[in-house]
Order: sequence, then C-alpha cells, then structure tokens
Amino acid sequence: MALPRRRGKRGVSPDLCRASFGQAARDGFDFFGRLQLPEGHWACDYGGPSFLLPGLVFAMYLTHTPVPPPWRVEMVRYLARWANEDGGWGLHLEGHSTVFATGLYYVMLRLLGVDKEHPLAARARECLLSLGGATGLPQWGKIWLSCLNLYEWDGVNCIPVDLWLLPSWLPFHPSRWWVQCRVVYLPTSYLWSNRCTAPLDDLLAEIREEIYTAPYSTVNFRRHRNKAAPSDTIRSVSGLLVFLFSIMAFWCNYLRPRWLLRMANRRVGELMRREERNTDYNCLAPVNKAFHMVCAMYEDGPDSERLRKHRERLAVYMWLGPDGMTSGGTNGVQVWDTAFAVQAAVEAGLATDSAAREVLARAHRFLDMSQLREDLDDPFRQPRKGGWPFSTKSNGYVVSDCAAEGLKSVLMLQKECGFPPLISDARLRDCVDTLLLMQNGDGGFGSYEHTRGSRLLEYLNPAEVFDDIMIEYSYVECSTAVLTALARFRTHFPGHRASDVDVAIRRAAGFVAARQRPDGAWYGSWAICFTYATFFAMQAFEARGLQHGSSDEVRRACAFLLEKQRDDGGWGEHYSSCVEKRYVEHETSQVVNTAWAVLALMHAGYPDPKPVERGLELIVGRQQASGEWLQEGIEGVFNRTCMIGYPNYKLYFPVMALGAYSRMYLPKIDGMAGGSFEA
Ligand code: LAN
Repeated sequence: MALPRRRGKRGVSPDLCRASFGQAARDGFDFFGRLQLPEGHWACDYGGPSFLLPGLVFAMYLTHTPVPPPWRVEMVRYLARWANEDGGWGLHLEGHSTVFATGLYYVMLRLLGVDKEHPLAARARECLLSLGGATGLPQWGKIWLSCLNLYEWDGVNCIPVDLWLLPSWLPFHPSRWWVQCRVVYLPTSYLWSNRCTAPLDDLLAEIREEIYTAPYSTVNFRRHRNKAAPSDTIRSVSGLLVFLFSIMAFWCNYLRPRWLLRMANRRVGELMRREERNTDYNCLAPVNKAFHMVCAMYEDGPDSERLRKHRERLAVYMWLGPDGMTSGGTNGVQVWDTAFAVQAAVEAGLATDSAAREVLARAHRFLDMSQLREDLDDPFRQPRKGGWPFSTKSNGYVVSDCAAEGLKSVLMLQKECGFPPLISDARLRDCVDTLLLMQNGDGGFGSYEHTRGSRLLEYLNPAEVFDDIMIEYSYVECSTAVLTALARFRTHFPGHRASDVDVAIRRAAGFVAARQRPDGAWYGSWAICFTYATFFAMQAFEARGLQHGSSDEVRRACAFLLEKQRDDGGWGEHYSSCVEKRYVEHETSQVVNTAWAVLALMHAGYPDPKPVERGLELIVGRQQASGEWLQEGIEGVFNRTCMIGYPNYKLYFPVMALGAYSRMYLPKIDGMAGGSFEA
C-alpha cells in the first residue's frame, strides 16, 4: 500500500500517516502474536553458520549415536538448498565457498550415507579440491577431522590441557578469554592432548582418499599446521603464536611427565562436567556441546549416563524448516525475541488492546520463568543472579544486553502497563546489581562477562576465520541496552544505588560517544551493521537528553543515515559492511535495516519527519495482507565474519518503528522549539 505523497514541512496529513502506520503496526503484531508458543516465547530458525551442524553429526558418528533417518534426509536437503554455484558452501549461508564449510559439509554428507558420486557430493568435492583440499582447513576443522581419523593430530597446533592447571592470576589464563572461545578450547584441549581418534573404518578410509589433492599417505600434515586456505583466512596466526606453539609442542611431546597429563586431564574433566551440569547438558552453544559429547565418550564410555544425557539434549539445537534441517547457533532466541516483542507492542500502544494483552501476558510469564534466580558455584562464571540469558534458563549464561532488554520489558509491563507484578522489586534490583558488575574499565559492556584480559591476547588467537574472539570487548549495542535499562530502572527505583546507577549510565554514555566513527555512524558487532549500531547509539544519546537540536554527534549520525537513504525511501546494508567495516549497500532496501534507520532518526528527534515517513512507507509497502513481512537478507553477525539469521527481526522491528512514529516521535518533534526544519 502506498501512502499519498505528502507536502510541506510536516506533510499535509499527519493523521493519515498516524492512522495507517498505527494500523500496520497492529496488523504486524497481530500476525506475530499468532506465532507465539504456549510457553510465551517464539520459536526461531537460528541458522546461518556452517560449522555447527557438521560438528553435531561428527559427534553422533564418533559416539555411535544413530542419526534418525528423517534427520538424514532433511540435513541433506538443507545442504542441497544452500550449496553455492561452485558446489561448495560458505562460512555462513550467503558467503563464498570456503574449505572450512565445504570440507566439513562434504565429510558430513559422506557420513550421512551420501554416495561419493551423488551430484551434491561430487560437486562439493570438486570445489573442495579446487580450493586446495582439506589441508587448508582452519584449526577448528582440523580438530574435527583428526578426531575422525581423517587428518593427523601432528598437523594441529598444540592445545595443552596443562593450561587449565595454571594459576588464574596469569594474564593469559583461559578464564580471561571470551567465554565462547574458552568453552571451545576446554574440550578440544582434552581431545588434542589425548589424541582422541576414531578407529579407521571402511567409510573413513574411503573419505581419506577423497578430500586431499594427494593420496592420504603422502600428505605432510605437520607442514599445514599454521596455515588455512586463502579462501578462509581472515587473520593469519601471529608469529608470536607460531613460536609459542613450537615451545608448547616440545613441552607436550618430550618434557611433560605422564602424571601431570593425568592431573590436567582430571581438572579438564571436572570443568567439563561442571559446564554440563550448569547447562542441563545443553552446553553454552552447539560447538562446545559437540566436542563435549565426544569427550564424554572417551572419558566415560559409549553407554555412560553422561553420554546418554548428552544424546537427549541434541535435539535442542536442531531446527527443521522449509529448507530442511540444520543446527541453530544456540538452543534458540527465546528471551531476546520475547523482550523485543514486548517492547515493540508497548511502543505501538498495543498494551491496552485485549488480544495483544494476552500475548503480552504469556510473554511476561516466560520472562518471569527465564530469569536467572541464583549464582553458580563456579569461579569462572560471571555472577548472574537476576539477569536473563539469550535463550532459556537452562542455558543459564547471563548476557548483558539480554538482561537489560529483559529488565526493560518487565519494567514496561509491570510498572507502566498495569501487568501484575510477577517479578518482585527485589528481583529487578538483583538484575541491576548484576548488570553493574559487568561494566568494563572503558565504561562499556561486553556480552557475557566483564573484560578479564588484555587485547594483546588477540595475538594468541589460533582461529584463522574469526576476529576478536580471545577476550570480551565492550560493544555499543550491549552498552546502550544496559544504559537505557538502567535509566528506565532509575525512574521507577530512584533510591536503589542511585549514585552507582548514575555513574554507570554516565560512563556507558561516554563509551558510546567515544565509539562514533568520523563518518557519524557506529559499527555493529551483532547485526548488520551500521544501521543496527546507530539505532542503539541514538537511544544512548536520547537517554541522556541529547537530540538532533542539542548534539553535534546526533546531527552527524542523522546526516550519515540520510546520506544512505535510498530512492525508494528504505535502507539496505549488505553483510560485507561487517567484514569490511565500511557501509556496503545491499542490492535492495531491507525492511529490517529500514526499521533500524528510522528508529534511529526518531530516537534522535530528527526534526523533519519526511525521511522517517518515507522509510515507514517502504515498510508498509512490503507488508503482506497477513500482516507479516517476508524474509529478506540475513540479519545478524558475530566475530565480524560469520552471519547468522534473526528471522523474527523482520516481524517485530517494523512494528516497533511503525508504532514509535505516533507515540514517541510525533509528540517529540511537535514539542520542539518552532517544530520546523529547513532542509
Ligand atoms: C550470540 C547470539 C546473541 C548475541 C547478542 C545478544 C545479540 C549480542 O548482543 C551479544 C552476543 C550474543 C549473546 C552472541 C554471542 C556469540 C554467539 C553465541 C551468538 C552470535 C550466537 C552464536 C555465537 C557463538 C559464538 C557461535 C560459536 C562460535 C564461536 C566463534 C565460538
């Protein structure tokens, strides 16, 4: 539906805009509400990265866990749907073919019983060999293939279990690494140090001869330790690390006494069991889950209780969709999506609508149920009491912005929209206490923990395909989420740690301001890309009372966004923005980027409503009769290079943007001095 063109500074018919945007928001939320599950959250196809599913299938193969036949069919169908023209696969769904993805998927296909002459396998093999074969796998791929007896452990750089025996005050101790990295190197240190390798069966022997450009017995694996294929490499292993690897290898191979290895194995075993217990055998994410499963089999045997529990928890990662079956990046996006859905509905003024209230009441109950109510007896884990995780309570890891968005949503429901106080004030205060512990020295907030190590640790990053994975960093998105949650909390609880809260807000705002780029935008670490982060940053400025009229930074941000607005009124960012760290246009405008950009302008109080209205018109024009929006490009990212889908973003951010227009934005610009804007 196209709206009539508007004239004049504020256009001719704000009422018409107001009505049609309001209706579109209502229709959008009505559709989304129907997708809600009885527990109050939303299911989500959280696919995108290509190194997750193979790990789970390898773990099943290595632990003699049969893959149910319908899973096989659906996984193969998924791979067929997403193969590139050249027969290979990329690091993520939309990426160019890499050895990492093509090598792992090829082996996975073969283990699932696909014949090597099947066109899908034959083309993938051709692509893999044209990229140089499996010796070009990055370290994580080499680890998997070594477990499968398809590569030699000598060709994988050292991951000594001994690291976990070191005192934690050491500046490079694993407890100082980013938790996602730490939990991968915990089980892999066990696998590497104990050279865990499957017995060579007929199928594996065949695959050995299919994935290299030379016969297996002639490959010099050691020579390939420090290098991944050029198609895959985003950062090469540092000279310092190569040197350290050789010292560590000497230690592990010639000097380390057996008793020390046994002791370190025991320590790593304890830490692994602790992670399993604390996450109900889900583990933090599918990468460490798969490695843990293999370790459980080597440590406790194929019929152990531990392995049985792991097997039971495999399905939490599997997602069956129209394209087939894959693994999600986590066990879902439950809390995150639910929190934004609540905010979108409240922003759109739907909290008084009886149908929407039912949806919100269920969402509220889910948020109540998912709050983390107690800390863990684990010195490596960030205190979490009162916080929220990204997915479910059983995952159990607090994330700064998930806790913040959860807190904001509960404050909106309970304190502003008359929902019953399911969550006590004491529990809300706990959340704030936990958030305050997460602030970094630079004023910003990281993802799961506060930063514990130096940036110099990045020189020790052995993963060639990801950037910035060694430590927690402060992120603009997380910092803004926490800042705005604290600011909202402060209005309802002015007496709780007032000066701590004030100082935290001020420092976080300082961090966000300092991260503005010379072009006026902010770089987004968790979604694509500048529109996402700038949407957050504008909220940080708004929370401090800084708007277009009063802040140079805000004006520069608006100028950046306006410069990127396309002729059709929308914004469209390609995922290369994240990789290249500069704004790269998508071929077409994207509903999700458009929603973020107009939200940014609205939070900024941009005084001329025309660009906002043009963006919203594009969003309305793309809305289907059902009220939904269709899937466009992939939305999310992590570690700069790997994209990941957030398919619910297209369903609630447009609602938020459409709803914000008349509730938040028009009153704001109406109230501005003069209310006029000279273009
Ligand atoms: C996620 C998903 C959610 C995401 C947000 C909450 C959106 C973000 O604001 C903070 C970081 C967080 C929690 C996040 C961190 C990294 C994750 C867990 C992922 C992108 C999902 C998958 C990814 C994980 C790292 C995948 C495994 C790969 C490794 C390099 C270890």
